[in-house]
Amino acid sequence: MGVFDKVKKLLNKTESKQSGADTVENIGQKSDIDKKISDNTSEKQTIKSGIEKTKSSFFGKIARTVAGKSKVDESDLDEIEEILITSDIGIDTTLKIIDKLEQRVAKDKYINVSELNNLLKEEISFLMQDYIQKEINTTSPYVIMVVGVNGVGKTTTIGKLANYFKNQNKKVVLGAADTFRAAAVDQLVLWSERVGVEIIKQDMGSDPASVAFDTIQSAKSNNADIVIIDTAGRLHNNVNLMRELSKIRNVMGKVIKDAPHDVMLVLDASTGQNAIEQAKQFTQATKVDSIALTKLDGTAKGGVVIGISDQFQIPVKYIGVGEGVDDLHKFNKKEFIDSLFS
Ligand SMILES: Nc1nc2c(ncn2[C@@H]2O[C@H](COP(=O)(O)OP(=O)(O)O)[C@@H](O)[C@H]2O)c(=O)[nH]1
Ligand SMILES: [Mg+2]
Repeated sequence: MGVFDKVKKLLNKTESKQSGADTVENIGQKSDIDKKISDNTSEKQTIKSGIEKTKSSFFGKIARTVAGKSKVDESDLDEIEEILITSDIGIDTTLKIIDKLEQRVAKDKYINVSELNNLLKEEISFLMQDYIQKEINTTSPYVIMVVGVNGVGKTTTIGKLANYFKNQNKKVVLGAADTFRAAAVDQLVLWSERVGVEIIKQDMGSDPASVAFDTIQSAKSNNADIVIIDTAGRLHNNVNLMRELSKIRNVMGKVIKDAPHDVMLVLDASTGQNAIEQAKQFTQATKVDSIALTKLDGTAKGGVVIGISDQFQIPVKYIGVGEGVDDLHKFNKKEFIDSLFS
């Protein structure tokens, strides 16, 4: 099969799997979240169980492909390629990985199963961005602006982040700049009460940039450490999106010169290739400094983390593995890859 046919085949396969999930709007279910706050699972185990579905789909299939074999040859690579694609790693990234495997098999004729695993592990690690932690204490307040389409988990992630920083004795202020619906503001208010942090809001329908401005100003005069601004995700096109986001950003910059320090794009892992598409749109519309990838718990599409890190060269900083306040983890590349292969 020629390269063109191969890519076409892969594209067809991926397109048929795309799904839209831009329209879910939800107020966090209090009882459920409260229940999960009291869960005492260890962090590492949570990450492991959070990506369990991806692990069993992705590496389970690879393991089955090579089961009982002592050598992996050219014909196995086609099957591995298909598995990588169906794990939502994305076509470009899969082709890079397969290319490396082919080079190796061409050189050595055969590789054994553990060499295959090591090679996959190395290559995935090479393709993923390492996140270099910015020192949050250097700028006070440190401003995080959270962007992404509706339903991906922005507000929930903000609640979890607020809790995370609060537990580090940071003074956190939230800004309810998703002013499209009353429910959006209410949802953030609920989180602020749950976590016990301050929130700045205005009426529904008010100017998001004005809310952002008020929030930053209040945070500055109250010596807050961290500001997290929620935004709406329902702009119809890139031009509107760009205009809206740059307006909010500019207004922040008027109060604190470098703000926002972190424009965080939230993506829902369970939408697979759609998440990659959203990353494309948002990186065209605004500067994006980091990615939070949510809902890894419910999906076998966790391979999307690998594709996103490779294709956008933007670090995945946090992963969401559930709806509870503790279900957010700093993303650690090594831990992620180790969990997949262990
Ligand atoms: N299973 C799971 N659900 C999540 C996660 N993050 C958010 N959600 C749920 O996704 C839905 C939409 O979240 P929300 O924060 O309102 O999204 P927003 O529209 O981007 O602000 C809610 O029901 C959340 O509880 C996660 O990591 N795992
Ligand atoms: Mg929201």
